[in-house]
Order: sequence, then structure tokens, then C-alpha cells
Amino acid sequence: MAKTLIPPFCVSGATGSRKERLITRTSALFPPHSASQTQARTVATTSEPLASLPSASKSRHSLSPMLESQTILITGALLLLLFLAWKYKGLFVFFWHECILLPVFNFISGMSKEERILNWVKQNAVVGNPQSVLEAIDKYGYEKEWAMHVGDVKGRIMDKIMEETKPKIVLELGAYCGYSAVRMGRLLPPGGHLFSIEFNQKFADISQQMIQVAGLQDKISILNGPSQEIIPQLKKKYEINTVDMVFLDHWKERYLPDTKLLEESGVLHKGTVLLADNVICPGTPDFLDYVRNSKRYECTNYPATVEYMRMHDALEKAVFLG
Ligand code: 2F6
Repeated sequence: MAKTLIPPFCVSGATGSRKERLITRTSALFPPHSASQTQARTVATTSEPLASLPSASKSRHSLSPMLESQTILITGALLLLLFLAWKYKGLFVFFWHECILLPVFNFISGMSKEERILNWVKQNAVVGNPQSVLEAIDKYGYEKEWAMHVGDVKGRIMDKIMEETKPKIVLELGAYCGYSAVRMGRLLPPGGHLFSIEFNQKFADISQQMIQVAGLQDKISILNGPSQEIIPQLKKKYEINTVDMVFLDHWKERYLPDTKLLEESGVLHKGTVLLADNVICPGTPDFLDYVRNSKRYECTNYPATVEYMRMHDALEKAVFLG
């Protein structure tokens, strides 16, 4: 009775040679062809109960130290993971959301996060009311899913800088879902215009729809493509003489080369305000070094927090002096 209840791989694991054990384990998937393989299976399934065999105890003795060290290793790894999760709570939560929950949400909803944000805005904001669009995006960011919009904390600093600078023509690098474009666009004077360069076609489409919901389509143009290709075309193709303000919020390693490209292309005038997001998190050290050590810029730092989080971040204002 007992013999028939013991799964073949347990029995062979205790009694057979390594080769036999392998053959017997795999035999469930691949039926044996040779006589020796058949023999191995027969030996295994008809052997005596585990405890009564000397080879069984021998094999248990040789396995247990390995199992013990494995258990110690796994426990150690789990403890280390728990310690790191506690020490770097913010980062851990961030990676948990972005790497584990996000693919699950995307699979279940059949939509990307950005599509879910747009849907939420369409359901919760008032068409033609930019403030309601910003509030809907912020609510979604705090209560549903984190996303890399500028957010309300840094957004209020941007509002203040916009009110002080009073720009007519604004250039944005990196639109994402259109949050900062709507934020700045709503404060433009009559006849003012914002051009936002977005590399990702899907994000450019989402931004265009977001701007439509806000009713700012006549004030904002989304230009789809890489900044290094579009910046040199601003004057001729887009008929932009100079810009009064530039909001840098795209790839952090492009902040410095694009600043130099803007200088070379002649779209900056005396007094143009460069406003850079994320100068602390993830950080833009080469850009900060350049503008802070250049006599052509006057810099101010605005400490803040990462959007919808408590982690430190800041905006840097660099006024071009000519
Ligand atoms: N240009 C090279 C990247 C971007 C970007 C996020 C614009 C742009 N390059 C990054 N949105 N757009």
C-alpha cells in the first residue's frame, strides 16, 4: 500500500543513483525508450519504504546541511530585503508600484497608465476649465497612481514664476500628459503661446487630448519629436523669433546640451527664464554646474518635493543675461 502512495521521484531520490533519479524524474514527461531506463523506473517504484533503507538515511544526511545553508541564505536575503525596504521606504514603494503593480494594472485594464489618467480627467474635469483638469490629475496622482507630472507643490512655484515673468512665448521640453502645459497655458496673456516638444508619440497624443479638455488648444502646440532635432528648427519652421521662458522637463542628460543648443540657435533673449524641473531628484548636476558657474545666467533655487511624494526635489530658475 505505502509503496504505491510514495511518488516515484521521492523513492528514486532516496534509493537510486544520481543517473537513475534523473531518469525517473524525467520519465513522467518523456517515456523511456531504452531497456536500462525502463529498468531504472521499475527499481524505483518497487523499492522498500524510505526509513528501512540504509541508502535513504545516507542520502538524508548528505542533503540536510545543504538544505540548512539554503534556508539560512533565503532567510538572510529576506531579512536584508526587509531592512532595505524599511530604510528606503520611498524608493521601495516607488519600485513596487512601477515594476509590480503597474504591469498588473495595465494587463487588467487593457490600457496604459497615461490612458487611465486621461480617462479619469474626461470623467472628472469640466471641459474648458484648466483648473479642473489640474485638480483631477493631482487627485489621481495622490489617490490612484503615481505619475511624473509636475504636481501641485512644484506647480504652485511655477505659477508664481509665470506671474512674475509674464511670458508671452513659452517653450516646454517634455510634455508627458500635458499637465505642465495646461498649468502654464492657463496663465498666458491673450495672444500668448506655448510650444511643447514631446519625444513620445503616445504621450504627445495624450497631451493633445488633455489640452483639448482644458480648452487651451488655441494657446498650446504639441510638437512631436526629439528636442535636438526641433530646437534648431524653431526659428525657420515654427516662426519663433525668441522665447520668454523655457521649461525643461525632459531627459535629464539633455538639459545641458539643449541649453547650449538654445543659446546657439538664438532663441534666447536677455531676460529669458530657463526653469528646470527635477534638479535634485533624479538630478541634473552638469546642467546646474554650467548655469550656476556661467556669467551669462543668474540662478535661483526653489526647494520643493517630488510630485505626490515627500522626497526632496527642486526647481532651478536660470535667467539668461545675454
Ligand atoms: N527630446 C531627446 C527626449 C524628449 C522627451 C520626455 C522632447 C524630448 N528628447 C523626454 N519627453 N520628451
